Amino acid sequence: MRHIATIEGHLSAQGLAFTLVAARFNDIIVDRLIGGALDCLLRHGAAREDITLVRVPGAFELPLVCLKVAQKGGCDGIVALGAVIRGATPHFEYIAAEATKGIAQVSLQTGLPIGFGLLTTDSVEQAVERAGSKAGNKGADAAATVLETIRVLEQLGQR
Ligand code: INI
Repeated sequence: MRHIATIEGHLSAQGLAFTLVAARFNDIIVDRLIGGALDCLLRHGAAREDITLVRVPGAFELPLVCLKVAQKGGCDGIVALGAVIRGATPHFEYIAAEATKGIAQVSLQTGLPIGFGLLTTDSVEQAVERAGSKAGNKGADAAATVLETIRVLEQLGQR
């Protein structure tokens, strides 16, 4: 698109502080998402000492803890990580919906970029695929999106 002034974020994590908020539930999967997010941030120039990991019981607890992390200040972006797997329980719908809505709400209310790294899948196999195998690593994707969003806000003079 020529002749159009374009604002876009570059993917440098240098000088930025991040908090990963990650559920313990389904930790075999979530640990892979944490690994992917960390790898992405470090490879893009974040310093290890500028990354904090906060563990919460399950996906349902992600929004509240993201809110408190945002209100506390001191970080430029959050990556929310978890895995809600349908299995045989109707619980799935409620937890997935509340966590998703809640995380979006926190980001809008506080103005802090939050990478959405919450898997919602029908099976463990699908979750494994998205946690570092066939379908990439959604933790890494969420980290890259938070990075890009921070830099876009910066370009807009809104950070
Ligand atoms: N939490 C998850 O992160 N993933 C799930 O798949 C899940 N299921 O299926 O129940 C889950 N439940 C726990 C929930 O997030 C809360 O921690 C719990 O209800 C206490 O508030």
